Amino acid sequence: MKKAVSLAFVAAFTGLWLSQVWAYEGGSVKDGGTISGAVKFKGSAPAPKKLDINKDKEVCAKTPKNDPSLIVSGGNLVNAVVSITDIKKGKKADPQKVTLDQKGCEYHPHVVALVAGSSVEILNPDGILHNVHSYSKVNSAFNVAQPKFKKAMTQKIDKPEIISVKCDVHGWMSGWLFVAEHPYFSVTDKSGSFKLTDVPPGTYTVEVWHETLGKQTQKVTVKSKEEAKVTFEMGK
Ligand SMILES: [Cu+2]
Repeated sequence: MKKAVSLAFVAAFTGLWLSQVWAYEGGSVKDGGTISGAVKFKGSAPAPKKLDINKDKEVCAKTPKNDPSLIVSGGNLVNAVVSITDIKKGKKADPQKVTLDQKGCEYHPHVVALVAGSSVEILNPDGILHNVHSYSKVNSAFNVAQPKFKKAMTQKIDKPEIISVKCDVHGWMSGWLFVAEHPYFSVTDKSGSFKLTDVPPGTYTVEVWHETLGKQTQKVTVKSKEEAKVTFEMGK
């Protein structure tokens, strides 16, 4: 018993020590550089897969929907998140208020990136019941019904984690919350492009994450007031 207690103390203090050593420090960045580029899909683009909308059709099936788990647009990979994995000091990481809209029984945007400590405002303009369910392990998971009269609700996300979000009412609804420790992240749109600004000069590991294709990293050196160009190619 005594041993278990002291072990627990050691674990707690080690955890505290690690969190202090590794914590991100935000402030002002003078003469930083930029990391920009694009994420390309390697190979021939898969044909869009139609989703089977089998519930609340009068609202959810108004517009046809495609599987959002792999979207390629003109050779560009959409909804990939590019971030720096090993930056310890840089621009301010102020919590924000970001929006996850369930309009038409689909999450918009499909991938929301945010700094830890931010709040997610979850909107329900559909006039039907949704149930937002987060599959988080580091943060406490939430599983909340959002009836038709509840147009908005807010969830605060405290710790860095990539969280899958689903609706328990509509099985096809799927989204992601990419929660970062610092503000150096960018989600690709149809152009596949990304941009990380005000990066202090140095050499970093830049990572791209995609829900279906996994992760890839590259070492990138940033020089003051210069733009470092990076291209990622992801395939199955
Ligand atoms: Cu729903």
